[in-house]
Amino acid sequence: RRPPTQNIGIIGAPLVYGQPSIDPIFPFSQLNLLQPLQGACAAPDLLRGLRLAEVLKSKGANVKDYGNLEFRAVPNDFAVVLGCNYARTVGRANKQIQDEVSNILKNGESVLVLGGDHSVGLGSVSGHAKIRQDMALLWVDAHPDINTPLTSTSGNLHGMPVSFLVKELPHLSPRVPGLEWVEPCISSRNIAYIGLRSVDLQEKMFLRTLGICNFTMEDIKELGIDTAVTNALDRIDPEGKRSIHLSFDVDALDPLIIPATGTPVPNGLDFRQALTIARIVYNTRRMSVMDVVELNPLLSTPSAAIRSAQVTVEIIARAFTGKRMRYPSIRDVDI
Ligand code: EXY
Ligand code: MN
Ligand code: MN
Ligand code: MN
Repeated sequence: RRPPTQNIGIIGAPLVYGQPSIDPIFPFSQLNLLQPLQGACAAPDLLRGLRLAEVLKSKGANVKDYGNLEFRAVPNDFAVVLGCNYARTVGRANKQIQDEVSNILKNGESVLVLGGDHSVGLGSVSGHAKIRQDMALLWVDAHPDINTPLTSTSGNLHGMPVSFLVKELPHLSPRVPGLEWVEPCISSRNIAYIGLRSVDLQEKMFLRTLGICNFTMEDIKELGIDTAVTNALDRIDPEGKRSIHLSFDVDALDPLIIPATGTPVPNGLDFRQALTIARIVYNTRRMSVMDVVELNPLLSTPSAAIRSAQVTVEIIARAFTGKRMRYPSIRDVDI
C-alpha cells in the first residue's frame, strides 16, 4: 500500500518567555545571560537553514512553510504573577499558535511547530484538540512539564504546559491573567511520557495520582525503546484511532548529542532511540502535529549547535516521512 502524500505545514514559534531569562529578584544581575537563554528563538531559522523543508520534500512530502509567528512582549508583563513568569506574553503568543495550528489542520495539512521553548505546547496542543477532540499526546522529554503555578519553584511556564492541558488538574491552579483562555482539553489517560529523568517531587505525585503513563530512562534501559513506545501508544490510544500529537523536547536526547538546549540532563536518549520513537509514531500514520522545542543554538559552540540542529532535522524527517536520511559529516556542510 502506498502511503498517502503527506501535506505538512511548518510554523515557527520563536517564543522564549516560558523559560528562565531575567532573574525576577535581581533583574539586572543577569543581563549578560539574557542573550544566550533567549537563543531558542533562533532555532526555527537554523532548522530552515539546514534545508528542513527540502529534506521533507525529497522524502515525498508536500511542504508549505507559513514562516515565523510574530510575538510581541506584553508591556509591563513582569515576572511572577501567581507563580508564573511572563504569563501574559506567553498566553498571548500561545493564542496565536493555537489559531495557526487549528487553521492549518483545517486545511488538511499536518503541522510542524518549531519552538521556541516548551511553553508553545499550550497553544499547539490546544489548537490540535480544537480540531480533533480525540487526540492522544506523546510527550518526549527529560521533564514532565506538569508543574502547576503553585507547585513550580521556578515560575517558568515551559515547566508547566501539561498541567494547563490535562482535564484532571487545572482546578488545582489559580486562574492566571493571560492564560484564562487555555481550556483543559485532554484526559490524563491519553497522555504518555517518554524519556523522563528530571521530575520534581510534586510532579511525581501528579503522575502517580493521575496514573499517567510514563517511561523513564530507567524503564527504557530495562524494556528497550521499541517496547516502551509501543506500550505507550497502546495505552493512550488503545483502539488505534486517535490523532497523535508528538511533543518533542530535544532535551530528551543526551546532552552529548544535543548540547544546544537550555535545561540539559545527563543520561538521555541516544540518536538511534530518538529515531526509533519517530519511526514508531510515523508507523501509526496518524501523527497530525509535531512540536520540536527547546533547541537553543546559542548555548553551545557553533559547530555543536549545527550538529544538534542536524540531528533534529533527521528526527523530524523520520517522524513525518518514516524515511531515514544522513547528513554529510559536519566538515562538509557549507555554513
Ligand atoms: N521542572 C523544572 C521547572 O519546572 O522549572 C524544570 C523544567 C524544565 C522544562 C524543560 C522544557 O522541558
Ligand atoms: Mn519540555
Ligand atoms: Mn525538557
Ligand atoms: Mn521545579
